[in-house]
Amino acid sequence: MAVREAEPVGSFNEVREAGLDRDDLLAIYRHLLVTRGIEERGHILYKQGKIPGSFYTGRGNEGAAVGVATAMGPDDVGTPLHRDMGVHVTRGVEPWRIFAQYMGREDGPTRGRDGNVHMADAKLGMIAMVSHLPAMLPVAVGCALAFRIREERRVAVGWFGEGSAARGDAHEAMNLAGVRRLPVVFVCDNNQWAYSTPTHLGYAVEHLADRAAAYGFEGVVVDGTDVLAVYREAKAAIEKAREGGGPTLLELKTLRMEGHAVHDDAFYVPKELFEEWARRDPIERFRTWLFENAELRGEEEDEIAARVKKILNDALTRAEDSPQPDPATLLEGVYATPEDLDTPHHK
Ligand SMILES: Cc1ncc(C[n+]2csc(CCOP(=O)(O)OP(=O)(O)O)c2C)c(N)n1
Ligand SMILES: [Mg+2]
Repeated sequence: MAVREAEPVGSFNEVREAGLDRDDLLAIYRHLLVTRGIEERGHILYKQGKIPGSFYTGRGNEGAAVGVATAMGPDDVGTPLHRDMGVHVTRGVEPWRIFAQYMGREDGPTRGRDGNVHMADAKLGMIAMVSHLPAMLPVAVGCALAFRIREERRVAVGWFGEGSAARGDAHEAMNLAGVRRLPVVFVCDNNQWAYSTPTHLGYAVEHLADRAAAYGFEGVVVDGTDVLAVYREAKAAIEKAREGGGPTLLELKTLRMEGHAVHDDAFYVPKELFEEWARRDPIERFRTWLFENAELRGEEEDEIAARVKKILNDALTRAEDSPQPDPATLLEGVYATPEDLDTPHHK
């Protein structure tokens, strides 16, 4: 099976066939803007000394993250990573709770425990990452195995970076998923750098998705700056998995537009590369597409921008009002309670 390179999405008709109407398109646009806005404001919070620990962003990866999350069903589960803020936003984590998480407050999804980037709302079907990459892939495969055993029509989505793909757990996860044809989609956020390591020192095949054939399933390379192409390919892969067609490896190509984290100025990334990929900014690209294909007009765009700005400003105020966690509650939430288990994601 040769790896397939996905075509860009052309017309509105093609998008409709993939299951999106105009309101869905505008929701995607809002999610992209909110995602970037959260991370931009996060930088300011960091400089104000309000974020304990480090600060990671996914600038350049917004389209990849929002595209995949838009394709997921409500009962599907996912293990998004440090570049995937767009997944949290699209699944419905409220921005004020994300700011609270950044600042280690009680109302963040992990209630002020753990590193701020180890974030997920389990009630929305997401499992918080650990730092050991790509240790979440076997977790996603385990979820898919459970869905199979219980005969549930649910799909697990596991994220990883192209650098962490070099580790054994990526191989183990994909091998088991291939052998058992499990309902899982592997999403590689290929942002061309693993800290300061470029791709030619990370893998020796042309595309990371070439590896899928060795595990017995399809690999697809997608331009990760094209949110609609990402959505279309993710939707097809997720529904194929749901119908019993087994896993898919989606390789979403982007460039990490900032340093590995806030402490890193990415001096080792050639300036020309940043300039080239800045011209392919996923949000600007989608905005242009909306103008050309979905009759987005200046006034409507202004309304969306104003609404997003208000959401973010209100979110910051509300997050700043969130208290620090009470040390006396430290042991709460260590084990799941029966109430926590009362969602489809915990059956
Ligand atoms: C097992 C393991 N080794 C090393 C690290 C330190 N580390 C954190 S992120 C990172 C780079 C990961 O690169 P990639 O998988 O491409 O993801 P990206 O950060 O580029 O999204 C490294 C080496 C880690 N978290 N886990
Ligand atoms: Mg990387």
